[in-house]
Amino acid sequence: MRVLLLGGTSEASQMAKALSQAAVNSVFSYAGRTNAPVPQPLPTRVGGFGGVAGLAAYLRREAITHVIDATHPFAAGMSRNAYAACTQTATPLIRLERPAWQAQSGDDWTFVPTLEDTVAALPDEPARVFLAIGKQHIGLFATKPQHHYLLRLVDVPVGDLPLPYTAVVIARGPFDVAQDLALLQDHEITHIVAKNAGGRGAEAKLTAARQLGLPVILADRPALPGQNIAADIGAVMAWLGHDQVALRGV
Ligand code: 3Y8
Ligand code: NAP
Repeated sequence: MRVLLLGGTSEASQMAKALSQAAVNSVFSYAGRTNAPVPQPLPTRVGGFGGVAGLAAYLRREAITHVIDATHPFAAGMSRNAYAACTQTATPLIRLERPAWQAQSGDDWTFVPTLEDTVAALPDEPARVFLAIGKQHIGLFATKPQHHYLLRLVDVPVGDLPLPYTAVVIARGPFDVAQDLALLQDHEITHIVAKNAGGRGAEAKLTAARQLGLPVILADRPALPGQNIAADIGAVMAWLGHDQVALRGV
């Protein structure tokens, strides 16, 4: 057995620990999006594979027998490529996916189909918006320059930002409620824009918004191929035939 773990999320880091504990022959993969990703307890490769063909060639060259897609629900490109390359090479694939966030009674949440639709969901009169979507899609909001945008980024941005009124916070989650409460209050935030990423690593801002009664605009996650989906590490370990480790809990 030789496992390729497509990582980049909290769940992937937990998955890496379980594979390492079970001494499963594995390699961890980062896209190389951030300058200094968190180290993993597995041999790690960083960077794209070169599309579907590149990934298929990698699977063959490295004699990968199983692929775990533990990337993010919005990492649609990687997930779609993994599905295509694993189909082409008949490599078993499982996606480790956390459930979407659900609104609770009293929440002022607006769900929109895509990240692009979150822009239209913002008001026209100037607001103070916590844009908790990272760096790659900030440009979408250039059509509503009237707002003050609070950006939380993993790395210091290089070059100009595409928005005139911004405040930038550099932080790599996971985040906690006290931190996010203070952030929302210090920046007098009136609206939050986020992806429905699910998971605990990014949930604090929603809990903080709930406590402050702030409106949240959430983009639904893109549709992904593949039906073999696990909701937790134990299910993936069982799929690999390593149930005994799963019972120990990780
Ligand atoms: C490079 C690896 C771990 C993984 C931690 C999770 C939790 C903290 C919350 C907010 C939302 C956002 C963003 C976010 C979170 C975890 C997880 C998660 C959201 C790192 C990481 C990599 C990335 C890539 C980065 C994206 C960006 C998205 C910031 C490491 C820290 C907004 C997603 O600068 C960039 O280009 C950043 C790009 C993709 C989304 C975007 O479009 O900008 N994640 N995030 C991975 C790689 O190279 O393969 O640097 O250590 C991982 C984590 N980020 O091991 O504990 O599991 O979700 N990541 C979102 O949810 O909307 C922040 O600020 O509230
Ligand atoms: P994406 O748009 O789905 O993928 C774009 C390309 O990046 C892929 O085609 C692939 O390049 C490369 N890539 C993505 N993930 C990779 C991985 N784990 N290992 C090797 N190559 C990878 O990806 P993204 O949304 O930018 O996400 C990039 C990374 O950040 C992923 O690890 C993801 O788990 C993590 N992340 C993303 C988000 C988010 O909001 N999107 C949130 C938290 C963490 P090639 O085509 O060249 O192979």
